Amino acid sequence: MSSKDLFSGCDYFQVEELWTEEHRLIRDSIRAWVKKEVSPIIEDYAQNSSFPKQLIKGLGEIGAFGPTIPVKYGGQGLDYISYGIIMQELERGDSGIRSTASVQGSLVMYPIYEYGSEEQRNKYLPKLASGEWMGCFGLTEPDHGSNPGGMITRYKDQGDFVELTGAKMWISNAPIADIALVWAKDENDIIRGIILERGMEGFTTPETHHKWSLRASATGELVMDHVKVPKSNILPNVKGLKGPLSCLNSARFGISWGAIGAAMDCYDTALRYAKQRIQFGKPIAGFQLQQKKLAEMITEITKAQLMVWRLGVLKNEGRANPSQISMAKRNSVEIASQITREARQILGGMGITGEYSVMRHMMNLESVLTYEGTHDIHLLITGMDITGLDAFK
Ligand code: TGC
Ligand code: FAD
Repeated sequence: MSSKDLFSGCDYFQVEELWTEEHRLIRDSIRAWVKKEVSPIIEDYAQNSSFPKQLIKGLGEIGAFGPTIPVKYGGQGLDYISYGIIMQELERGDSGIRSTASVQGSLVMYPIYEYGSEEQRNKYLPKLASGEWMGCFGLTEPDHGSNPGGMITRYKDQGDFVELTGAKMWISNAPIADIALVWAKDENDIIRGIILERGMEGFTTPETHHKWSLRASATGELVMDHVKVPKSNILPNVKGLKGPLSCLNSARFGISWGAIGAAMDCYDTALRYAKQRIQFGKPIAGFQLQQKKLAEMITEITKAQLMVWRLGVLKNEGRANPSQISMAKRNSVEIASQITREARQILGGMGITGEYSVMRHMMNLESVLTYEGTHDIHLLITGMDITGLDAFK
């Protein structure tokens, strides 16, 4: 449905010169894949509220699933800037496609690699990297979203196995997942990660319908009714809330790059449209009000590009702290959301149609503002970091 994908880049300060040659090659290859495989079909899938499952194999082939995981386990052993670039290019296509890859890589593969046994790594990681298996991450519950530490999903030790009961909601990839990494409390209130496999008795993944956002992403619930799980499916090397929260650091880092991709696509679309659209005898790009919008968009994109590049350098050096990641996630999503709204206005009535990607990005970003920690929560993380005072409770 949407117009041809004419995007050719957006780098006002030559920030990409700070990247390596390998980074630029990754950008080119993912961009080409998105133009060929995502852009031509994504609007129809979003309009029909359906996940394009046929893209999974290709996402595996281009290395979008767990690119930082070592080659030995099916990953590519790439650095974090490469990971960010992949997320940027995927989200330039659609936030839902980036979400699919974020969850698989940062929220399922990362914890299995970081906290799993060697047996768990060998069993799951290569299949997740290729896309043969899909995974999802169950932290949020109906009554515990921003406050995951309050979760009530529990498991009981039953000798050879544990018995898991509870419910998770708003889970990306749940309806299509072969495995689910579920965070649950034991009898002593200690949070542990447990790998569930589709087909286990008492485990179901009902789909969430009627979303106006991330319509091309599959979202669902995880319902666990006395599911018997072998003890060997518990991640042995992490205990406590820091387990799931450390996975979020990686996913939030990816979103800080990804949201800029959506912003770049909207800026590029609006700029091209404004130069072509004639009103009052001249292109609307020649009116000061439209130039203000466009100039502010490229300024914000440039500031965000510099922030996430620096964050990537710190992350590669093992020096990026969670508060810096929160600031970058919050900033990128905020500027991207504003840019989608300004771009939509520049396109006038055409902006509300599926002929252009802008309104789809705008609706998608409403979810991105909320998931992986809401806009408010990330502000409070910055507030706590700079003042030393916790304003959450
Ligand atoms: P608090 O007492 O502060 O911390 C508990 C323990 O965790 C440690 N910690 C972290 N560790 C690693 N990375 C982080 N970012 C961490 N933040 C905290 C902390 O040091 C402590 O460790 P220890 O050893 O002392 O026990 O926890 P709190 O209960 O006060 O909560 C803090 C708060 C609100 C910041 C946190 O819970 C939070 O981030 N809430 C937001 C929840 C959230 O982001 N949920 C995301 C669900 S997943 C998702 O949305 C996927 S969308 C996927 C997609 O489609 O892309
Ligand atoms: P609440 O926590 O109820 O927050 C409601 C409002 O209150 C927000 O504005 C919030 O900022 C504010 N608020 C809350 N606490 C405070 C406070 N202390 N101070 C000030 N304001 C506060 N979760 C997963 O585990 N896995 C997934 O794969 C996943 N995918 C998702 C996909 C989509 C499309 C969506 C929409 C969500 C997804 N989530 C997932 C859940 C997401 O992480 C939560 O929605 C998010 O953490 C917020 O929780 P909540 O919706 O319960 O909102």
